[in-house]
Amino acid sequence: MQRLLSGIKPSGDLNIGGYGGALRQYVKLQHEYESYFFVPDLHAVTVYQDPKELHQRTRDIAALYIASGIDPDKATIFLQSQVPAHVELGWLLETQAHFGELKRMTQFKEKSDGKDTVSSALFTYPVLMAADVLLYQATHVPVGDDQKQHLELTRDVGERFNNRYGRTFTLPEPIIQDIGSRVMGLDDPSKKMSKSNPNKNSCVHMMDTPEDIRKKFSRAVTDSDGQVRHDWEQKPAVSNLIEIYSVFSEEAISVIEKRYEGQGYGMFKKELAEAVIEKLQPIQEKFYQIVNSSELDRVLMNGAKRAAETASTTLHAAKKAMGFVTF
Ligand code: ATP
Ligand code: LTN
Repeated sequence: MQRLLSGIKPSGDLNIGGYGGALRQYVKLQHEYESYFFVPDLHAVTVYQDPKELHQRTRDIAALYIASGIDPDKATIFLQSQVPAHVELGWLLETQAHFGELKRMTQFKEKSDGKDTVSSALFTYPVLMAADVLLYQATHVPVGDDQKQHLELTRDVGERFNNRYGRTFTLPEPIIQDIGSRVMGLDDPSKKMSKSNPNKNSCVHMMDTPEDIRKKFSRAVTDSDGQVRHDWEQKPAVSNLIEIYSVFSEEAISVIEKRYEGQGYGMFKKELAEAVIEKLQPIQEKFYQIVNSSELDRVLMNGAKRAAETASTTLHAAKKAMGFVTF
């Protein structure tokens, strides 16, 4: 069976972008792959996180995995910081990554833009991500479009290591969906819907109330031609809304376009909000049942144990290949 690994950082409240690009895929793919879903908490602290918030958000993401339909008996769910092999392999792989290629990472450029100082961890972060993936010999990694470049780096670093020290790592393929892999802000379709965007109306969170969701979609920017038509070049704001509709209603874009033909945006936006609410409501209910439960602790403890077993085999092989004394 092929192996899948992916994760969502606990760096803010998860929004429907992360659901469209990542979480929704996880739920489907767990049936086709031996799956590892982890919470990359070590990645979150590359920018400052309030300790109490980090603690709660880490539980929140793990609970959301289960609430969205990931079955902990089928997939391994764990926290990155509970499997120390990630950090150790991360260091070893830093010896294979080049300063110049890390400087070219667009996420680093975006996150450091305009800041006086950033942590060195923000700079080397993609190498830790490479370690996350390579440790589990993952064949596939489902991500949103913004992570494509990091996955290419993962492959480059893994291949460099294999060429130098002998075949140790499986080189992974990204799984990026056509629809939903790039959900844009509701206030500005040129910017990714992001947890870190300070504009409250830009982003619908997974835990938003129905009222908030209705309000946010009613305020979402559109354009003046009044046609519900998918065309990223000419109509980016409306195309973004149609894609969100398609993700949440699981209907084809052509079906949605046809339904609202000649009707303007009013009803379209209203029914879009209802489609999102309908999908989120059962997820939210389940989330509140498990987020502070001892059941979640149990899942995470078992998950860490299972993950550590797989990870230690790869780490041992990598250290041995490099010439470290191993027993
Ligand atoms: P931040 O904005 O704080 O850097 P992020 O949302 O980019 O966070 P994660 O939460 O770790 O980072 O992303 C989890 C997954 O969701 C990744 O695979 C990412 O590609 C995907 N994702 C995040 N935002 C979107 C979006 N707007 N559209 C589609 N996929 C997204
Ligand atoms: N870099 C990703 C989060 C992440 C990840 C991973 C995703 C860290 N390690 C391994 C897939 C596989 C992000 O910023 N969204």
